[in-house]
Amino acid sequence: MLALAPMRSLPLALVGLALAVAAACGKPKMTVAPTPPAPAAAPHSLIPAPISFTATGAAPFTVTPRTRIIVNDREAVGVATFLARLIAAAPSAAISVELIEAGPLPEDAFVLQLRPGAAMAAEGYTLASTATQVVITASHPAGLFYGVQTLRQLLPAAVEHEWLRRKTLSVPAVSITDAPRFAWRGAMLDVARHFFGVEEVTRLLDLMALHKMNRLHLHLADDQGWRIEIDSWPNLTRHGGGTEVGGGPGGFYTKAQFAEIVRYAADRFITIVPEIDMPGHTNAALASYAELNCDGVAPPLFTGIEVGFSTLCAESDATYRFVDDVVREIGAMTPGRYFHIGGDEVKKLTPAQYEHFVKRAEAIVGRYGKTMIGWDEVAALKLDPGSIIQYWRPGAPKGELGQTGNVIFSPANKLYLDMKYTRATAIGLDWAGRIEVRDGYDWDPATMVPGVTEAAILGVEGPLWTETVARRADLDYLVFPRLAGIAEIGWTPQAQRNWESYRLRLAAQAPRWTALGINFYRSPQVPWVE
Ligand code: TNX
Repeated sequence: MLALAPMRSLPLALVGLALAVAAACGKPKMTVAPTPPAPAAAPHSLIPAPISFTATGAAPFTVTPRTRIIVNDREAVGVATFLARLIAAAPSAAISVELIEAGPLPEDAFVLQLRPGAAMAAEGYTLASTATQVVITASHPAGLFYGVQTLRQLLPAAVEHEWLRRKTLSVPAVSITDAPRFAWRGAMLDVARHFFGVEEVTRLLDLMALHKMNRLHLHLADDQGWRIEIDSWPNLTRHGGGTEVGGGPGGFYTKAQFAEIVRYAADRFITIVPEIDMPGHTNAALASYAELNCDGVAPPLFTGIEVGFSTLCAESDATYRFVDDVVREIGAMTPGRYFHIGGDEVKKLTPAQYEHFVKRAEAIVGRYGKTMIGWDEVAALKLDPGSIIQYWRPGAPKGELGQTGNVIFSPANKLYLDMKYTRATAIGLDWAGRIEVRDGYDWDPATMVPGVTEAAILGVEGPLWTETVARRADLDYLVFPRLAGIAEIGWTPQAQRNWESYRLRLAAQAPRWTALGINFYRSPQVPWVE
């Protein structure tokens, strides 16, 4: 049996010390103390924190040249192979994965067990390590995968880098039970304002997987560029993909490249959520096809960063032929059930025209078997029961945000990854405020919007808009460390997370993130371990 050991915020000794100091100074109560120095150790440095964690005190498990990986089910081989690649001494070295369906389990082994009937959340898992075995158990392969990500964070940072992997790898003796709070733990990358190719996207998918995130929303079209090949409207990429903010060369994904992204994501239990922002944010499409404009005149391409000036013609047949073709082709390329239609910041349509467009788009998305997602402007309309609303405007009129019971939380003042950290941050925007690491972490989606409670919240998503972001180093800097906080908000129950514990665990990520080559922001709020 697992002992439940909820995480504590401040070690008791430290709290005691602070109280003693306050008493000695004659203060009536504990007021704002300076940020305490880093306490010696947190019980673990896992992000997101698991539901329960017990260090058993037994001897650790050590990987040797004879260590094997055992699965009890063919369905677990994919996850086992991921683990094998992680712990092989070099990418070329093999570590065997063996199928043993019944009988005693060998020693000196990682064991991945699928128990399809087990009373466990679909993405939940248990992990138990001793000196002789590390056993991960789940009811679905996704749970095994998350168990492997926990194992990865229990292993030393050396495991992340091929030149370091030769060091001894050991796993502390622990017992963990875990499952996520929310089904939707997402990030969004705007590849329209600045284009990011397959290599950058797959790298982001890797880093998301490390934090048990499971949705990557790709913002595939905006005023500045169209980034996904559509066979029936080839000029979208041929012309509309040819530039970006600032006038750079832009780019787009061929269907084969997009398929590669989808496959790479699926191997990491991440669903790609495609967005074609409509009816506004469409200058790249309008520039590519004159018939999408009400006046029949194609505007020039756009490389600035203003918003709200473009719109598809809400009343023309061409518009809905276009929407139908785009939803059908992209829908066929994405196994996930979602299609994001954008719907934000439309300043050039009347409310009636806006409603007409969104309801027709919603019907088209439904006809292709997908679920519509829209930014929170769509909440002003009466939506179909299954549709999803993505909340982004803090303090805006909320409409009926909770009307379908499916809300993704991306409040710009907490989760927008393109906001600056401080006044001194060289890149990023600040229209929603500046978001230091603590601001982005220390809040609860379930108490933010009156009337929208836990049950109506699908989860959280951190969008990276890329008006000011053109290079990997800049992307890294805005995304890390804040993405880890978003992952924990999405995964860990509210009662089990707090800033004091989080900042220590975050501090401990530095060697791993450095081994992974991440250019993260060294926030002064975090006592980084170097
Ligand atoms: C608002 S968020 C936008 C984007 C911008 C972003 C910049 C949303 C639905 N619309 O078009 O890129 O702000 O922070």
